[in-house]
Amino acid sequence: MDRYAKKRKLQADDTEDESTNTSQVASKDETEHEPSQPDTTMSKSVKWRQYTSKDLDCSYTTLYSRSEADDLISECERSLEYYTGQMTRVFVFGKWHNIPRKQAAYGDDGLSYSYSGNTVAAKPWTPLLNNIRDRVSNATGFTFNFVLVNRYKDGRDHIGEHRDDERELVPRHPIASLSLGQPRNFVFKHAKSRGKNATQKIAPVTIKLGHGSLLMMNYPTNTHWYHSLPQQKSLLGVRINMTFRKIDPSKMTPVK
Ligand SMILES: O=C(O)CCC(=O)C(=O)O
Repeated sequence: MDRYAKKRKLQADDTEDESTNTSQVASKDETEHEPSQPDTTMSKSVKWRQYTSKDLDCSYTTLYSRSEADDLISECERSLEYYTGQMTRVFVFGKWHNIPRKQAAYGDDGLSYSYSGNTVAAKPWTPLLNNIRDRVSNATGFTFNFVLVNRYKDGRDHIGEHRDDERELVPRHPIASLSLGQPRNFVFKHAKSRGKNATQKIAPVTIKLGHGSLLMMNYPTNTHWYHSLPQQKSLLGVRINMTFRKIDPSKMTPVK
């Protein structure tokens, strides 16, 4: 039984049996720390590879065939519109920096997302992004109302270590990361094993994200692990990544 089906079964078992015994009470308490349950049914035909470590739970699959992924990246290059001006800068450690990649955000009406000193308003879903979002939802059983798009022109473009732990994200909902184009290494580092003040030795986890791949970052990965896409200067191809997220509109920071 796959992990999502197992969770649904646990939930069904919980609601079908009205009797209370100690083991059921314990399992209900545990569910407070469990990931979100899928919102819809998920495709049984998708084969997932699991990546686990202390507090890390990720699932990886190739969602699109090579030719489908080729068509998608061409269509993205034709149609996606990236931020310009102030939105291409972030405020980190007291200074503004140019973002070493291009970014765009699309989503449901009125949604916005804040990170590193910026609040970005979502543009309306395009037919292309809607199709991709539906495919991701069918494969995973989860629904998403927002996508952050990152475009890396080559292996010099990158994203530094961070956690997707912003307050407006629905707690425990997975983040679905779809990659197109140049395969790149995606590196996880546990918060307790980073830098000079590390208190534990936990090995980093590196996943090579291929063309047409989908990586699910399941709870509690983003609570404990930082992720980054480091530079790989010898790589010349364009890469586009989409992180599908679920935002709680009541927790959003107003756009200035
Ligand atoms: O490009 C990637 O794979 C990572 C993007 C990312 O870390 C993010 O959107 O938070």
